Amino acid sequence: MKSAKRPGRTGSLLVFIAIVVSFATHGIGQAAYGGDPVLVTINGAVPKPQKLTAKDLANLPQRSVQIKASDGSVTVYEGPDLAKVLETAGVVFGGELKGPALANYLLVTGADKFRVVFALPELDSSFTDRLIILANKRDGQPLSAAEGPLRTIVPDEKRTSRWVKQVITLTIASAPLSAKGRPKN
Ligand SMILES: Nc1nc2c(c(=O)[nH]1)N[C@H]1C(S)=C(S)[C@@H](COP(=O)(O)O)O[C@H]1N2
Ligand SMILES: [Mo]
Repeated sequence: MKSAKRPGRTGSLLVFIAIVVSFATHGIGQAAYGGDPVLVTINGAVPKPQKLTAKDLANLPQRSVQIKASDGSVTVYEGPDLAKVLETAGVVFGGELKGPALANYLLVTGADKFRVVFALPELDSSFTDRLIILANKRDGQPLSAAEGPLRTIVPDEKRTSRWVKQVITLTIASAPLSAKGRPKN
């Protein structure tokens, strides 16, 4: 005898599809099956793509940068060095950032699909003393929902266009070839 409470084959299939669609559409910011939510995905031309949680980011050394406004007020942002975040995915800096890797760049994407690019040497302490962080705190508190949970902070830049709010993805890509034939690096 067929139980009235059990969904039929079509019902089960619909439930299955609903679950799959739910994971597909709500996957951003959520771990696949329980666990800590994923805050940022590192993808593209990286050896080891990553999905990092708040805990993963907290395990990296936390740096702080002081941002002075024109009125003299100071805001302190804290979070890991963006280069150290990328290193978890196998992105190389320092002496290893040479040759073909010099034509790679970082694309930072916000939850609203706002995108900005950084050249890798901009993030590299062997090229520059300017420290760019993936901030998770502002004046000791977690970033607001509008600003965070993660924001790129780019000190000593006259405009804040590259201070990407609600960062969700870090993508490494290779710049397109500018001329025919084999590139020099
Ligand atoms: N996700 C996201 N981040 C963004 C932007 C955006 O549109 N979306 N605009 C940028 C620009 S152009 C500026 S000037 C600053 C504005 O930051 P504020 O909202 O803290 O003033 O955020 C930057 N970060
Ligand atoms: Mo802006």
